[in-house]
Amino acid sequence: MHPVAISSRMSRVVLKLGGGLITDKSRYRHVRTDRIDAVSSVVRELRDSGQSVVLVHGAGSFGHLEARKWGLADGIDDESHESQIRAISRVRADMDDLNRAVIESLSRAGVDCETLPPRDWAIGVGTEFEGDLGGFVRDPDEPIPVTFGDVVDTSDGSKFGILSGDHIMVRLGCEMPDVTACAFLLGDVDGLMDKPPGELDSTLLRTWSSEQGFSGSHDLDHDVTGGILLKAGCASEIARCVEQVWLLNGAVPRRVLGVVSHSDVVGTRILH
Ligand code: IP8
Repeated sequence: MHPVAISSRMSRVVLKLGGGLITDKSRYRHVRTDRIDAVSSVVRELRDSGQSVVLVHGAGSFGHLEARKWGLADGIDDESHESQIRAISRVRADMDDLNRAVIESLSRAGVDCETLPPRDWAIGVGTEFEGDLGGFVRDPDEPIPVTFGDVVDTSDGSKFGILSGDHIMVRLGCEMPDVTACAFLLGDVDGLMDKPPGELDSTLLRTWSSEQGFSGSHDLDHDVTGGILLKAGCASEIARCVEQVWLLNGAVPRRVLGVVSHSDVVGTRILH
């Protein structure tokens, strides 16, 4: 990975709005506007305090249900190819709709932004995707760049695949200059728990590093890209390059302000 060759002295904050935060993952295309609005007002505060912000959002029930049904993460399947092509159009249109809900919320909060859909600038999946990240490097007074997990073309025989917003986070966190904080905003959980969050005696891990391992549950029903395990692994990769990397409860988004101001924060700080 190579740093994008633009430099400045500002502080940049990269946030991932998890699909489980901004949608109801069990109901097809169900957006949680109140959750997005709460994050938008924090983004406004960050921007007003001179931070350069970059936003990535997940797919939730706007992407994973249909992508799973048609095996889009596994690439082309000769037997269902035509159905897959139609499903790709639907998933992309659904992602555009979810992105519109995010953009409109930011706009209501007085934040200008610009969407950069991965299908337009990325080829390939995983952290090794090809694509120019230069468009994300902006001054705090420029429109905030927003991107999301998407169906993208691949350059091998699979033809297409799902590029997760979590993998985009790794590249943005490690290659943009001046990134001081990266946070993954989760839905309904304060961070990484020592046991699956449903279990009564599960407690929040205040710090975590990949050597500790992990006993989280992987939400196989809804996530084609990997759920909490993917997030923890990606956050750990980012922690090699960025000092403040956190998994936070996105339903309490003001905790992001605590991270940026180095206050005591409820969440999981990812250590390298
Ligand atoms: O929710 C997945 O992105 P993620 C994208 O960031 C699709 O992993 C279209 C399922």
